[in-house]
Amino acid sequence: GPLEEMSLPLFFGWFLLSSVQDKVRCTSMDFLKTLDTLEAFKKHLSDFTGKAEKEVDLEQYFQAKGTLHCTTKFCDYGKAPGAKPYAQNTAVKELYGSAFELSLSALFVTPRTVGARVSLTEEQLLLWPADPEEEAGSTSLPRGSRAHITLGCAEHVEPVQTGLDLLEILTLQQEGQQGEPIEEMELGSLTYYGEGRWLLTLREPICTPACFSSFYG
Ligand code: ACK
Repeated sequence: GPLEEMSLPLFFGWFLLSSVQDKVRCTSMDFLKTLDTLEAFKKHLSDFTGKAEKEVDLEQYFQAKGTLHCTTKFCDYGKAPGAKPYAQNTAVKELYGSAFELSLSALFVTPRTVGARVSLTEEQLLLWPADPEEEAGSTSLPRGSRAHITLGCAEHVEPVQTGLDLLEILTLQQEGQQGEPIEEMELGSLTYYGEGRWLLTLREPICTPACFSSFYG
């Protein structure tokens, strides 16, 4: 019945405390603002607009998507494969409601999404489901590679895309594509991977408290 269907959440994940959400959003906005003004970005503007001469305001281009979080398991109220075993996992049950410190190690931008890469600790990996990387077709990346926070999506783009965009960039790196080093920014080093894919590796990771919980919606 409907009650049973509601017994599993839409997804499990780490939810950033509201006080740090603002800080992370500001950092991301500052990055977009700076990226927008770079000659190197303007040179590749057509990745975003489809037309070289058009302008783009990145802060308008991306829309925020709800509360900032790092999804561990997308359950779709139990309809997603592996949802039930995940919810019943010992670590998931024991650590539900606990506080964690997430380390954001990079920011990335594509014509579809803007996000932050989350570098998981061994303990945090206990909460990582069996194979979200493989589900996305990335069979040879380390577990946890998909961990991210969606900071914004372009019009008509769903947030599930953010993790896929991250995996795409990490796959390029793994294949030995170093990307084009663009410049050293205050926050870290900026690299271009073609097709509108930008990666800012943070000099100092952003550490942010987050609660492991679930979202029903
Ligand atoms: O930004 P996200 O990680 O991408 O957070 C949202 C959250 O679940 C609620 O929609 C993520 N999400 C949606 N569909 C999937 C999926 N098929 N696999 C993994 N994560 C998903 C989305």
